[in-house]
Amino acid sequence: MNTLKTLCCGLALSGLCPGALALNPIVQTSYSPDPAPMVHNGTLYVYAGDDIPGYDFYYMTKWRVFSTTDMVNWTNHGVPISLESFSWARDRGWAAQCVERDGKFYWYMCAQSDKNDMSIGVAVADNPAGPFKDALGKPLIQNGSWSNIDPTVLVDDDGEAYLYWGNGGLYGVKLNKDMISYSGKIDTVPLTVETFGGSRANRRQGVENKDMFIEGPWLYKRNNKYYMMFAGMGRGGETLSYSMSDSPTGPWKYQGKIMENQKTNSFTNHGGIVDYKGQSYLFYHTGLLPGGGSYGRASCVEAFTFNPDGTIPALSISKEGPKPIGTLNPYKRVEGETMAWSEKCSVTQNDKVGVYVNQVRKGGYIKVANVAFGDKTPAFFSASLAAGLDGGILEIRLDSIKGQKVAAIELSRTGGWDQFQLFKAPVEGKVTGTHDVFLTFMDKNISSGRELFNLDWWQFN
Ligand code: FUB
Repeated sequence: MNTLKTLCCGLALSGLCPGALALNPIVQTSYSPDPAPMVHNGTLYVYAGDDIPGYDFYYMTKWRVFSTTDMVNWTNHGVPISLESFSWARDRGWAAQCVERDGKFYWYMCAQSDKNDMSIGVAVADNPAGPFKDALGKPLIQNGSWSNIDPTVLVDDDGEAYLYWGNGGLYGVKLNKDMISYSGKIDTVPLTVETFGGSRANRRQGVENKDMFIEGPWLYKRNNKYYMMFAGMGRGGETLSYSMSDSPTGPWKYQGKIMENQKTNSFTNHGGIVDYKGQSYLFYHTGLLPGGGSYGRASCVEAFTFNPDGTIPALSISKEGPKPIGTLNPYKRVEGETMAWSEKCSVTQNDKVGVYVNQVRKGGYIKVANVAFGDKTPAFFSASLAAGLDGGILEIRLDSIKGQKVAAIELSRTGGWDQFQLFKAPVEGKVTGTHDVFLTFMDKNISSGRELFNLDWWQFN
């Protein structure tokens, strides 16, 4: 990624956020389908795809990473890998999952390959947010089938690792310790009414299905029980359904639907389950960002509690999402791209600056939730900003876009859109306790519909 790239075409979000509560979808600056959560070193990461605004199919070319430590503020780590990184990939980069083993991060993805099929590849990195590179220079699974999509991987407590994937059929194989090769033959998992609620093949043969394994498997373990969540068949679109087993290789027993008949505005659903700081979370996607739909899907999350017998309750989509489980420290540098909600701005990246906020427009804002100021008012607010044109005003307000104004920075041209300079402003009034902070974007005297400035990071001192 050596040229400045715009990562989002400016989703028009006005009207989506009914107030301070909406936190789903978790990212508003781009689409983020097929969320795959992973916890590492106290941080929850989400690996997602990148539906392209205006496209009429799943022709994605990038994957993105987001992270949180409090379940409400999400840091955008940009695009650590794209289709271009895989020499064998030709088109449509689909669902992916990243897992850690022995300090390395393995990101299993799928794409249309040079053999005109769907193939599964694996990228590797030393850090959860990359940079990643193709670990093999060729697919890990390639056999001419269009069913080779949606890889999911579990490294079990005994060190054995299992890879499953599939659309229409469910396939599995044991990975070797190197995580980039496998042993033994690829298993085809039986899809019956008892194991997965049913299958397309069943339906063709006139067998009455309770459900149907379609795609999007997610392998998860809890209390020595193995769970295979998958996209099943609901009325008008995909459900999230699941089966359970006492072993990572089955036999599986169909359990039911976790999420069905929801108004997601998307035919597909795809998700992952993760435990983080003592709470279980279900990630899924909807087409509910304005302009979204079946080809414009965005990651969402709900907190849930397993039933006492280990089964999963039925869950509904929500705008509110989970409650915060931590606060944000404003006295440490906060990346501009750490957001609970945003409007009229985007996120981009380049080699010089890394990831930063761009396409800042008048009337927009970034909300950062649950910011803990403590009992002493800070003296200064500082921010790293750049403006290729005449700049604008960054106003900091508390608890709402029109709330108490605590600082303002007015900036002019800095010499370029990536010529960042440090700006400081005194803090006005009393700023103590815990608040939602709104970084609001205003133009100066001349009414400007253009981009105002770019934001790399901010901090109170
Ligand atoms: O995002 C492209 C495809 O749509 C995924 O691979 C499927 O699981 C479905 O979500």
